[in-house]
Amino acid sequence: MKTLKYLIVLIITVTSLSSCNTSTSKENSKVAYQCPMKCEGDKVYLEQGACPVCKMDLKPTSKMVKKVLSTMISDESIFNLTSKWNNQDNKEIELKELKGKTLVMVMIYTTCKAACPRLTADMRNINAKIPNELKEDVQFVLVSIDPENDTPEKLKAFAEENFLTEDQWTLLQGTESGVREFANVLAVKYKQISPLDFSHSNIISVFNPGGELVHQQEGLGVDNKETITKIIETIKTY
Ligand SMILES: [Cu+2]
Repeated sequence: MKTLKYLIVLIITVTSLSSCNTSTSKENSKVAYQCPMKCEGDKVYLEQGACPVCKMDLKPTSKMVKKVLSTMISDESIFNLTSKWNNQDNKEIELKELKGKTLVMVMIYTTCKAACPRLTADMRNINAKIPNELKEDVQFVLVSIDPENDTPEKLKAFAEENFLTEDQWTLLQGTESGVREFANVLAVKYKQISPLDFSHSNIISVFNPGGELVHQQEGLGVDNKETITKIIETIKTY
């Protein structure tokens, strides 16, 4: 009798333990971890552990599914490009550091008197139409087609003159070859016609958080309704 009772208790314990295990492993499969100090920006880990930089314990992140999806890079992703860039704060970055947000990108140069001021205004107008609660999921990136002249200092001044000083704006100076390679991906054509003058395409491109091109709008001051819809749709599906 005593043995039977012991056996029943044992069975109950084993069953409850194993069901408990299943629920934790299910939980784990959905959670991603991030360094609380963001040593590596928005980088996420699928396993619990310590940050390789500051050694602090990684913390579960609420944006897990979104971020986990965005850690995978397809062959079509611009995050495969290994070119180096400087942003307006003179920090060296690679494009893959922009991973995890929907990207709205345009190629401009700061001494342009004609098209680029209007393209920049188009970017601002798009930003203004993104609902506030989604703003932190979008990054607006202006890539200079004149890396020789557009230094980080010039880009910073351009950002200030054009009200692009909030965190969602990134301005990039690349190398001649990095810029040309990037333009080819966007199908943007540009040609230097005099020392401070370029002819260029007017294209605003939208990339999903995995760096894949999902939409382009061409022209100046065009109706941006479709672009906004595509940006919001991209944020929500990721
Ligand atoms: Cu221009």
